[in-house]
Amino acid sequence: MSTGTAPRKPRIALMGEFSAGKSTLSNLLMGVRPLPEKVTATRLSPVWIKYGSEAPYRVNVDGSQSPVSINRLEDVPVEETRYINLSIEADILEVCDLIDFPGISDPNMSSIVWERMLEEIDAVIWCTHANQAWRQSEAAVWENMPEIVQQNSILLITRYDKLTNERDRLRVFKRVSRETKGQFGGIFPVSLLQAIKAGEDYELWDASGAGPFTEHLIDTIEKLSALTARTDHPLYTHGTEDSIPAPAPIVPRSVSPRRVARPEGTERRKTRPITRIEPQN
Ligand SMILES: Nc1nc2c(ncn2[C@@H]2O[C@H](COP(=O)(O)OP(=O)(O)OP(=O)(O)O)[C@@H](O)[C@H]2O)c(=O)[nH]1
Ligand SMILES: [Mg+2]
Repeated sequence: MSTGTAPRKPRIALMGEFSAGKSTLSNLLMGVRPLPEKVTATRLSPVWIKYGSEAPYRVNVDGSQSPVSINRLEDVPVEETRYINLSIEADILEVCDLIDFPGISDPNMSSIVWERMLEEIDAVIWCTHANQAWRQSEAAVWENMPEIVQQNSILLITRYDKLTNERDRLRVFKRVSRETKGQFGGIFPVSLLQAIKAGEDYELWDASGAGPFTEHLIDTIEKLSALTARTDHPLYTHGTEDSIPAPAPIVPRSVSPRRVARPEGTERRKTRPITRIEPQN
């Protein structure tokens, strides 16, 4: 654990097939729209979004860094770039980092571009298209996710507005719930477009599905924070909760014995400690 600084924030990846709504969701959660939301698949490196006001830059595969222009994120060469670092002063980023991933089976991009970022993450919000929800390609990636990541992740069935009748909505929700049973901490249908349109209207916000989802997200972030406070290593690399150090014990307040300098030339006397100080971690 890092000393002297606040414990690290959970890192939540936005993942899914191309055009599932990952970037739209990142923008919705931040309340600003720095990421391109496109009808066609974007060739964009993973974007690691943190709280702050630093100028954006890219971190290359060789570890070097170079500045990038916020309006031209799509010009960044994806093969050589590990991720783009974007700092934004958005409320949600005070409690977690977001990492916007490219689509998992984008034919224009090698999967290594996002696979090499997995080792950085703690949890995922997985976006799956309502119209073709939970494809084989999605199930195949998710199957390989460590258990601790799965249990702290959320499945969003996006573009729910595209399913126009109640029967279809129920059918998709039931099927996806069945096929992903036990593999997510929560599953929510949502229309991101309606959520964005809702603005300050709480009824519309809830009706879009964003209300129940964000409530669950806040609980998830709280749970994750307790876990990430116990380790500097991303949960992805831990695999299961058993391999994370135990939480710091609650230390009873005790007076620590003051150190008294020994007069020169005298032997150290064996003493019993007066109070035992429990280690912090
Ligand atoms: N109708 C509808 N459209 C949506 C919804 N969510 C996203 N879209 C639209 O879907 C398109 C793709 O959204 P993006 O957020 O760019 O998707 P992405 O997953 O980031 O896509 P890539 O980065 O290219 O993989 C955009 O035109 C969005 O406006 C939704 O809930 N309903
Ligand atoms: Mg995107």
